[in-house]
This record gives sequence, structure tokens and C-alpha cells, in this order.
Amino acid sequence: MSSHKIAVIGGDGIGTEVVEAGVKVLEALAALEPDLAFDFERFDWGSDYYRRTGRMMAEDGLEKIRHADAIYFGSVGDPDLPDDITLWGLRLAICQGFDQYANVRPTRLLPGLTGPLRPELGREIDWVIVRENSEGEYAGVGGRAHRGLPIEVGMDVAVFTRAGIERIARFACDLASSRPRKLLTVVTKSNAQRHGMVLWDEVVREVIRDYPHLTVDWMLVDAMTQRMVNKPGSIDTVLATNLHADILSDLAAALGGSLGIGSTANIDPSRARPSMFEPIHGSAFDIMGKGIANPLGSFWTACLMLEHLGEKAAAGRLMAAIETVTARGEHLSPDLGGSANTAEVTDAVIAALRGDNA
Ligand code: NAD
Ligand code: K
Ligand code: MN
Repeated sequence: MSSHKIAVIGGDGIGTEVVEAGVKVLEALAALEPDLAFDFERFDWGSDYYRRTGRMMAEDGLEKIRHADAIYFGSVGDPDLPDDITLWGLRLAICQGFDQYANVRPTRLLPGLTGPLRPELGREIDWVIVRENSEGEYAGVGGRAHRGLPIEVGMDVAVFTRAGIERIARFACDLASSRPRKLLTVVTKSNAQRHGMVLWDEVVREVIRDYPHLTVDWMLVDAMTQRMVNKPGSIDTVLATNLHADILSDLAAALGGSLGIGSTANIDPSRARPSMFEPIHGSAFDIMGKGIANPLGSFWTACLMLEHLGEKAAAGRLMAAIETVTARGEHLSPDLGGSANTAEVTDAVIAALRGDNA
């Protein structure tokens, strides 16, 4: 039996709370599956680490986790530190350092949940958003000048490269091809962003020629938001830039019931470096430390990680346990209209894994 080596980085706020709940669930799963084992190694990186050391992660942090089979991540963000320091110092340092250029975000309305849409529309949600995760609007290129003067300027340059667009377009086309509906929506904003986004459109158009079996349609990002609300069943796989997909996927998670359920995989498709799995939410200043964060997003994240590790059966068993708990509706956290705390939701999922009638 081989043991999967998992680097665990809870990070800040509810990130640590939900990731520790996830480790507990994975340990319960391993106890039930004779051929499944994990070797968890925890890294206490994040904002407290920054207060002690002046860095968000160890100086040789990437080397410390490079040989992990996967990274299980919580979130970063602290009320007393600038968000760009926390994000760039840890999460983006890993995503960019390991060239995890494909960010995959599934959304479904899980059984028993209603979400904000009318039920007949909500039930149609079954999407995967593919987010370009290495360049675009979050390339980190830009600058500040003339500080404090009336002519002060701040710039973020959206960087789009042919190679970067081509590889994410291929990834999205392959993913759309693996899904039953073979439907891909390409999100753009080339009416207003007239350089990088025009290159985006051109390169994506070239790539989709290699996928004649796909039905492809194009949407401006602003119009895409209303289509997600009004015609959710017309969408299956979505390809969008780093910024556009960031925004669309929080909307998707909310339409699927709560931001607390959204899960994501930051993937290096070459598998030369480890991929990183995290709930899509942040550290949630308003509820951190209260023990009431919804851990289902981090559990769904664990399913994505298991699939990536080749543990399809275990992933299916965990997803079924999550769905048992949402369908019963007895142990839901406050963001889903329930009154269960993180520990109670976790225990309910573990009981469902074991097949107890808890
Ligand atoms: P957020 O995702 O932390 O929270 C937004 C809202 O959703 C809050 O009301 C929060 O209580 C609620 N929410 C989020 N997750 C929940 C859960 N699991 N259960 C119940 N409710 C949940 O976004 P924000 O408030 O904009 O950002 C807070 C901090 O997190 C900022 O510092 C931001 O930069 C950071 N952030 C980090 C990541 C990341 O690490 N990948 C992602 C988003 C935001
Ligand atoms: K996160
Ligand atoms: Mn986001």
C-alpha cells in the first residue's frame, strides 16, 4: 500500500479550521479503505508566521513541499496585514512557483440544497469553470510612481501570452471533451480590453479547431453573469481569464448554495510539480475563530485531490458522504441556513462515510 504524501497548509482564519476538519475526514476515510493511506506534513505558514519571521512562508518553502504528492491548502488573509502581502507571499507564490496554470472549479447544486435561484433553475447547475491561473490580470506586472503627488499612478498590466493562452485553452477543451455535453463557453471582454483579450480570442479560436466535436460559444464576461443566473442549464464547461474566472466562480459558488461549498484545484498538468487543492473562499474575517465555518468546501476539495491522486473510488465515497449530509439537511452550517458548527458537520460526514445512521 502506498501512502500519499500531502503537504498541509491551513494558512489563516477559517482556512486552518476547515483544512483540519478535512484532514480528520481523510483520516476517517483511510481507516475505512484498506488500500488508502496518507502521510500528512503540516506547515504553519501564513500571517502568524509572517509576524514572527517577516515572511509568509519559509525562505526555501517551495523546496520543502516540492516532493509532496499534493498540497492541501486553506486560505490566506489577515485583518491586520495588507491583502497583497498575504496573497503574494504564500498562495500565489506556490501557484506561480509550481506553474499551476490550470485552476478548475466545479459547481453543482448538491442534493437537499436550494440556493438563491428558483428550484427548477438551480437544479440545472452543473458547471466546471477553468480559470487561467498564471498570467492575465494577476501577472503581478505593474508599478507605482510619483507617490503622494497629484500625478501619482498605479498600474496592473494584464499580461497575455500566446503560450499561456494556448495551454489553458487546450486544458479546457480536453476537460469539456471528457464531459457528456461537450459544451464549452469561452468568456472574453475583447470589446473593451482590446489587446490581450483580442489575442486570447484569436488563440482560443485556433485551439478549438482541433476539437470539432465540441460545441463552443462565446460570451462577454458581463453578459455571462446574467446567463449564469437566468439560463444556468445552457452552461457546462467555462474557460475564462484569471480575473474574470475569479469573479464568476464566487458567483457560481453562491448560486450553488454558498461560498463555503466552492472547491478548487490549482493544477500543474505536466505533473512535474505538485498541484494544490483549496476551498475557493478566503479566511472570512467575520466568522474566524468561531468554529462555525462550513467545512464542506474543503471536503469537496479533498475529493478533487483524491481524484488527482488516482483514488477515484475513495473520491466517490467521500462525495457520496457529503451529499448524504446535504440531502438529510440536519447538519448544515449557518451559511446554508442550518445551525451546526464545523465539528458537527465534520462528524456528520464521517458518520455518513461509515454508513452510520447518525
Ligand atoms: P471570504 O471568502 O473570506 O468571505 C466572504 C464571505 O463568505 C464572508 O461573509 C464569509 O463569512 C463567507 N464565507 C466564506 N467561506 C465560508 C465558509 N466556509 N463557511 C461559511 N461562510 C463562509 O472573502 P473576503 O471576505 O473577501 O476575504 C477575506 C480575506 O480572505 C481577505 O484577506 C482576502 O484577500 C482573502 N482571500 C483569500 C483567498 C485564498 O486564500 N485563496 C481567497 C479569497 C479571499
Ligand atoms: K482558499
Ligand atoms: Mn477568489
